Amino acid sequence: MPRERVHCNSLRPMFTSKLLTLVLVVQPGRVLLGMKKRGFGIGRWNGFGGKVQPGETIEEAARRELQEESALTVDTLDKIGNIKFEFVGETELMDVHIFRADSFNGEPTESDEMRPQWFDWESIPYDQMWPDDRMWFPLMLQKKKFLGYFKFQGHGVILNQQLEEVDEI
Ligand code: 6U4
Repeated sequence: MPRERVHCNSLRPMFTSKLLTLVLVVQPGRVLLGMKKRGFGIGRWNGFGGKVQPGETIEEAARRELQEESALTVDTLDKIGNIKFEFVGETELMDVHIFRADSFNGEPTESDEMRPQWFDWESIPYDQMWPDDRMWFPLMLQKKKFLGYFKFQGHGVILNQQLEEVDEI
């Protein structure tokens, strides 16, 4: 009798996920980005955000990280997107919750982590950003909502991707 082949689940990675936030401050024709000075994504222009801490909601974390990294506070944050990132060789997904703010209080101020700068919509520095950004920024700028999944090899190559516009998030 042929031996039965058993599908071995232990060969499949079990994914856990880490909650993160990302906030884009947008004004007519321009968007505020920060040059990441340390940590994950160093050397790239990005929105403001970070890890959700125990005891805070995702939106509270988004406000806190925006304030810590740019000195801005916001009255209203619109939830516009959720992207999950997988990195080959890692079993922890990054579950990034993305918000847009169309008004703010304060002056963008450099922090230990970020150097803020305004960019015209026509001059967004995609070559110095995470490679997924050029795919969903156009949706974000049009106030569309979206869900996404990107599988990265290292920090520069996208192996698989899914991005869909949704009515509600
Ligand atoms: P801390 O705790 O601040 O030292 P750090 O390693 O600097 O942690 P953190 O907390 O700033 O990381 O979080 C990373 C930030 O990068 C979050 O706002 C999510 C964002 N991010 C991660 N992958 C991204 C990607 N592919 N595209 C993107 N933003 C991404 O636009």
